[in-house]
Amino acid sequence: MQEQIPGNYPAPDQPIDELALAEIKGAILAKLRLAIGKDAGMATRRDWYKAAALALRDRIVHRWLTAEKESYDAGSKRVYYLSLEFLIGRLFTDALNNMGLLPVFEAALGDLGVGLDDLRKCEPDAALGNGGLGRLAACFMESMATLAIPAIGYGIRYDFGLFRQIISHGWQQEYPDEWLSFGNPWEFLRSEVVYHVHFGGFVDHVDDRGRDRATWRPAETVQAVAYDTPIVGWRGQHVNALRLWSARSPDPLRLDVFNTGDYLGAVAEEARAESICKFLYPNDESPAGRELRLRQEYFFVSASLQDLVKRHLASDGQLRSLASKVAVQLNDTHPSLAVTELMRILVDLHNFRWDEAWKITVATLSYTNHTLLPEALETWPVELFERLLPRHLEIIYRINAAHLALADQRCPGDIEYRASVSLIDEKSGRRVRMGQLAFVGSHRINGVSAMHSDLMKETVFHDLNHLYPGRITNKTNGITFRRWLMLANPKLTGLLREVCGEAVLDDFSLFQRLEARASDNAFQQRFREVKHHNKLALARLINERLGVKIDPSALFDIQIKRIHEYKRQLLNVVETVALYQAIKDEPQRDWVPRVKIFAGKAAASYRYAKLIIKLINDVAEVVNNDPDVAGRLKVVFLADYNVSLAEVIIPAADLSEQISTAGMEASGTGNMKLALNGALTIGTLDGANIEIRDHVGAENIAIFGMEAGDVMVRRKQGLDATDVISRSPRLARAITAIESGAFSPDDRARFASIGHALRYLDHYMVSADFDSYYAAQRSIDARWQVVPAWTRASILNVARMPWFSSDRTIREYAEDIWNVPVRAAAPVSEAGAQRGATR
Ligand code: 26V
Repeated sequence: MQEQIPGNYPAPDQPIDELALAEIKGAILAKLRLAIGKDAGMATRRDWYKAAALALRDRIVHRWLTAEKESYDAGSKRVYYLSLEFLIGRLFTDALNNMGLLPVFEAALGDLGVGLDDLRKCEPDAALGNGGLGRLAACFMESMATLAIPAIGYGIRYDFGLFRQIISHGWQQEYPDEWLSFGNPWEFLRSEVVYHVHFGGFVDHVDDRGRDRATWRPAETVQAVAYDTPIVGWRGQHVNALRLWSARSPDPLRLDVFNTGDYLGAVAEEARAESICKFLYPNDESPAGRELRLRQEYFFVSASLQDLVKRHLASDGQLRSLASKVAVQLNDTHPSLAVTELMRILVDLHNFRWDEAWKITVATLSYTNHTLLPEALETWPVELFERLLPRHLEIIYRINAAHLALADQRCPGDIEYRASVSLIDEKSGRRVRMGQLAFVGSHRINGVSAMHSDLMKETVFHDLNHLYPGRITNKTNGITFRRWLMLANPKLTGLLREVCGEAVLDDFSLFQRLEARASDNAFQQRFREVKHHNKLALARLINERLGVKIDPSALFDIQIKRIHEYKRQLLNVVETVALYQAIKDEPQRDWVPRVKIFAGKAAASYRYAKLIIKLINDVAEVVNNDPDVAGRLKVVFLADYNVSLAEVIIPAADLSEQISTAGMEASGTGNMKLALNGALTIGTLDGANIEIRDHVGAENIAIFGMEAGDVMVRRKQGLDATDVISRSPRLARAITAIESGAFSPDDRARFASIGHALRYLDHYMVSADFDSYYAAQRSIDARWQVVPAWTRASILNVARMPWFSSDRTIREYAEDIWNVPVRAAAPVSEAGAQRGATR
């Protein structure tokens, strides 16, 4: 029986229990004295934050240990989510919210003279990820805990997360993200959980009565030490661990060397070992040929598999049953080495026959693909593999031999087929293909939106799908509503509770009840008031950070995501320039006031993306200081986009820009967060936008541009956009202004390369899609002016988003991939799912 938690997420008017209040106050004060070593009088805000976090952590730990014991006693199957990225952001209010302790902590802290919101801001935003893939892992961890699936997330405890972005004179600059410098109250260092991870050396082979026995004689050893962070599910009934590995040397100080006076030499090994967990690589920094990254991948895969094998052996005493008790999900190709490492553990260390080991491996592992971009599919030089992981390379060769034999059987004599499925790319100087390795070693391979999964079958994995039919499946991404609605948008949550009933917090299908109120004047008014409140908060933040005053009644047009050519921030800027010119031409017209808000980081080495950031800022400088457009158009670039900033921007959005070149965005999850908070989407038929359209209805979203098939055709025809531009005077004029220095008077040639690309190398179809995008934006203007119709569409976007809850996604993984039971809960709207299926 699950314990019922009284007062969990109490109604706003419910009084706070005096006993609980006194208890929490006492607990915080005790932590302040005993764990921080300070009195209330001398405590800084950060001290208070830590004391409160520790008091909360105590309450979580009890649940955690209970959940752990229950799943251990029940012999439950466990999910292991292997990911090099977890973009968890701040945990304090997230955990408070899920524990149902937000009101009582807020009151307790208030009585102690500190504001919860001030404390919340003391917590660094844990940015152990680049973007969508990492944030998805964080949402999944929360949903797995909510659905009471026993799970552990495995990753690396990077000393430095994704870089801190500063905008200086319009240019991006990168600084280290020192998220651990004031300690981390959430984690538990498990000093006793240490594994050895080996690198280099050579392999010995002996013949053991006709069976080849391999022994790896590594040259180097690094230790992996575990740090556990509890992840609390909704209503605090289940807690899982995020286990992050830190690297250290088994021999931290060479005393003999130190005593010779060579102080640097004495710690050289330690520095080399620690470099493994020093920092998170920007995933879209190419080429990925850095040895350290491969070392990171093997380091965390090896430690994680050793850990889960040890746990399984402790409960089952043998490994034959592994696949029935363990499901390992590979988040992209970064943990693909799990295929070879599990084979090595089974065959070399536990004497399994190859064929049996292979069956266990494939039945245990599954792999999620997150991008089709060829440049993003990881490969490693064979030579590097041989040097770093010689035994793993042998295993890859052996897997490949059987795999190619199957390919020859299926398509005898077809050399191209063979080459396309091979784990080794022979064309580009012999490289190991991690995508192919993960595919061959997994029983399920999933894409992250319906379209992406279809494209996987048609493109990168076409031949592998033919060889292993039935393995590819779709699991459309989702987002956790606890963070992206309840926490980020408490006012909208309040309205939902009122209209849909308290049960809406547990059963998102009740969002449906909003539909009946979508055209109700009084309700619309209240819905708009909530949005206005959120927009005021964002306007305040923009004014504080940039000194730019924006009108909260203007249309807030938002594009927040990594800066990448395929995501087409450039299309948005070119349209901004065209709109600016149009307003200047006819200043007397009734223009819809707009604020264009951008945020996002460019990979440090991605010069073109950094130039786009500079262009946004240069355009902002001109537009924001031009009295001719005052009150009609503002452009804002918010620096250092992260989860916490997203939590402020998203609830304030009116319009969500999801404008990637069709066929290139695997899913997108920002699109879901923005729609859930009532923003209308302007977007292409790409990734999950398609499913969003299916759910919200084509009349409640603005779709424009080429479709994926059109893009492929046009690319074959050539990338020259001269024709398109000659037919669009508006586009021609905007490009001319950009390339001739109208926004960069200090360096008129600064954006010449952008002009050139728009004209002659339109790979991302910015010019080709421009007219269609411009027209869609003007149709948005027209809709915005009919307030009741806009509000209705906005309400319907919220009402029809339940299907995009990551709880739904995780249920699908649990049923179709992991074969684990999930806690029974109210099903997500059947009506919504139906709508998606039939349109
Ligand atoms: C990697 C690279 C590497 C080389 C240069 C270009 C490039 C571009 C993008 C990437 C991203 C790789 C993985 C990733 O983060 N994918 C994102 O995963 C999200 C969660 O499934 C999904 O919503 C996004 O659409 C997808 O881009």
